[in-house]
Amino acid sequence: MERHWEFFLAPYKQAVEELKVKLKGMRAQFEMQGVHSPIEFVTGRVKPIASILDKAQKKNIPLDQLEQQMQDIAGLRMMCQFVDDIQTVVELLRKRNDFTIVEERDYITQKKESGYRSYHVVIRYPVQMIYGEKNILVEIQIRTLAMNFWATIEHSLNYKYSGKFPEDIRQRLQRAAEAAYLLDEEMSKIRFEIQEAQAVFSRKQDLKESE
Ligand code: 0O2
Repeated sequence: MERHWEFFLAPYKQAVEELKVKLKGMRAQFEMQGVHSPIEFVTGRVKPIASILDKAQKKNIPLDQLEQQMQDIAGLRMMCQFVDDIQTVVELLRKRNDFTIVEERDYITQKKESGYRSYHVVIRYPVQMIYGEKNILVEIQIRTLAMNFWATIEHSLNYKYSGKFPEDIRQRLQRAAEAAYLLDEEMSKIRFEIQEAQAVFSRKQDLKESE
């Protein structure tokens, strides 16, 4: 990797690593209390250089403006079991004082044309570098497991077809988005039943481990 990119991406890498620990820590705290965690799992990545360059070109972002204008060079994803958990997670993020929220985008009540659903929170995160503090933008995407499944598949197909889907694939993706939405609705309706079963299961696991 060119020295210049290595320096530029260093605070983003640091931020992703720190935030993975912090956001996973939120889940661990729910588990410790033996209550339902609104967070199922957390992932994070730094955008590959090729994708940064691609996006900069597509969105007409000058390379010396990446820091200010590209919000997802550092990205975290928080997956939830139920749609209602998403708002709980967003409220937990709003209460934190280790970063500030600069923007929220709700693609759940206003899904994208493609069928994409997720809640995006853009934060300004201070990273402690050896030369001082650096504030960078980080995008946190919060979505259900069903939303994540759809987005992951659509993302790979998008890559394969460079965004120009054949008509039958486009229609199937639309139907799959609808199916993912219905799956979330059905799961929400039996949410308490599911949580009760999960609580019993986790108590049994605890007992087994203490034997
Ligand atoms: P990656 O890293 O490959 O996921 P834009 O990219 O112009 O739509 P903008 O301003 O960057 O919009 O913000 P937006 O839409 O809030 O966030 C962009 C990111 O959201 C994307 O990153 C995806 O991760 C996700 N996303 C948005 N729309 C879709 C969609 O239709 N399908 C899927 N699968 N994901 C989507 P990138 O840049 O695509 O990169």
